[in-house]
Amino acid sequence: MTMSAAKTFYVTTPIYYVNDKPHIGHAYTTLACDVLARFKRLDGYDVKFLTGTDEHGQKVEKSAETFGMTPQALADMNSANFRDLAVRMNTSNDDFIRTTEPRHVAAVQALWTKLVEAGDIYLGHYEGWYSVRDEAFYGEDELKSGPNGTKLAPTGAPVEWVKEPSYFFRLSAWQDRLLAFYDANPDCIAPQSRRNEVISFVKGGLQDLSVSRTSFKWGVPVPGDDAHVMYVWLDALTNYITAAGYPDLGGEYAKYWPADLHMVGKDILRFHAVYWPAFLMAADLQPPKRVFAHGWWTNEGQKISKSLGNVIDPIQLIERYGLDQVRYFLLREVPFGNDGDFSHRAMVTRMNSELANDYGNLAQRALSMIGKNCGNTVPQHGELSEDDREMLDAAHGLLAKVRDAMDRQMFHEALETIWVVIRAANGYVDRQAPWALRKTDPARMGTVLWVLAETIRNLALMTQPFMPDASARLLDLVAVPEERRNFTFCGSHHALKPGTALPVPQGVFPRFVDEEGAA
Ligand code: ME8
Repeated sequence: MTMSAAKTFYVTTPIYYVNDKPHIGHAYTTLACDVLARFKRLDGYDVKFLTGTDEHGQKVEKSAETFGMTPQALADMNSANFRDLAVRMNTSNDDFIRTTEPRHVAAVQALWTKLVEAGDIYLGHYEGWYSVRDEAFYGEDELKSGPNGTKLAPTGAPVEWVKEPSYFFRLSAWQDRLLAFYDANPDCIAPQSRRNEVISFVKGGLQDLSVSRTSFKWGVPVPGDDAHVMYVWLDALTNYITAAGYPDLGGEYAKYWPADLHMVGKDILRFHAVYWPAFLMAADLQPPKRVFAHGWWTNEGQKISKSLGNVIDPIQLIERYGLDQVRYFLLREVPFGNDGDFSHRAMVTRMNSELANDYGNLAQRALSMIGKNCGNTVPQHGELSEDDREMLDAAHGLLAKVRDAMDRQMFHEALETIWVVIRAANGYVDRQAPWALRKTDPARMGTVLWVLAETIRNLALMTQPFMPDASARLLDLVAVPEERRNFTFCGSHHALKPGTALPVPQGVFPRFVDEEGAA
């Protein structure tokens, strides 16, 4: 028998600016990627999951000045904060890239040289609007008016007039090839509404892009012209190939590139879906297979901003509600792709009704009955009734449905699919009333409890990517060994063996009780 090479899956988060500390938005994007990476690993893929920090540019340089630090010191400090957050969130990234690393500087300079050789970079003069906060150039027609006759970027960020020598990337020459690329790859930008926005932007005509700056120093020097540092977005986007070993086109690059998915917020879709594929195609490299732009979080209905003082610290959330609870909430609360609002009330409702009541109680009821009545072993089962079979079919059929939702990054749908089965299992317990069977028909009670334990096994396998710790505890409670927790063990062929010893059951999803004692 020959082994075929494992299917690969390369997923990336944006690399985050180190001008400030991480907040809930950063945690959200990284979490979504983590859940996908975990899902794909359990589903048999060889996964590469990349996150990291974007450390160059004027925004970081200015921020460092305000803090009275060197840009490198600020980058070191905040990059470490992002790295710590990834650890606190139980993120399973395989690499963490920093754009100040030598491997990255070498990769960006190699890409630049390729673009020059291809004739896609030329020296000129930039004169126009720039927003340091967005690290983006804007046309006059895109600006809106701010207070006291000032001009603002469409994002509301301040803009300044920039006039300096600059290298340009011939983006205008790529319009037709980009449109042809979108056309040939219907899934390359998601959701559909965002895809339409990108296509109409490109159809509106593209201007050449300024890709170097001379008015500050904190960046990767342009090869052969030290007066220029590269535009931070050309620098930053390249991280995705740096981490795959570029400019070496063998090894990891050959294995993982093009990336299967760049996950980004809607604010930075244009950079990923227009500039990045154009840079790559110009360098004769393949564009990413898919870019997904998710929505924006607000806090209790308000835009999250430093000036409003309502920035949500993900570490505080985890400390208050629990890690797996926060992981669950963020991906369940909002249809992925839409904007969402964080509120204490919504968080507590999901935590208590869906985790503690639906999932937690199901496990607690079934496992404590097994503990008491079956001597802490997986019960024997007799012939299965139609209700039993329906219950098991629903549990065993989960993988195919959840996989389909995950392949579209519809996390909320994947969770709802799992919860349909959890609710069905609670209905099954109520109907079968195993506590009553204990006296009248103990054999039948054993069958019902076995069906429930087997259902819980399958549910816990499926919730692993979302809630790794809680799911591991559930799998411990039904005595599933470590090596039988990947998705090849979903389904009836690997059902729980009667007679297997089980540990003493314990609650896995506590209820949230307010400081005042109200739940
Ligand atoms: O843009 N809701 O970095 P950044 C949801 N360095 N997601 C949010 C969010 C919110 N309120 N706020 C931020 C950059 N995000 C560049 C990226 S990639 C080559 C370079 C998330 O630190 C969302 O993913 O400003 C958004 O795209 C990203 O953080 C922006 O992070």
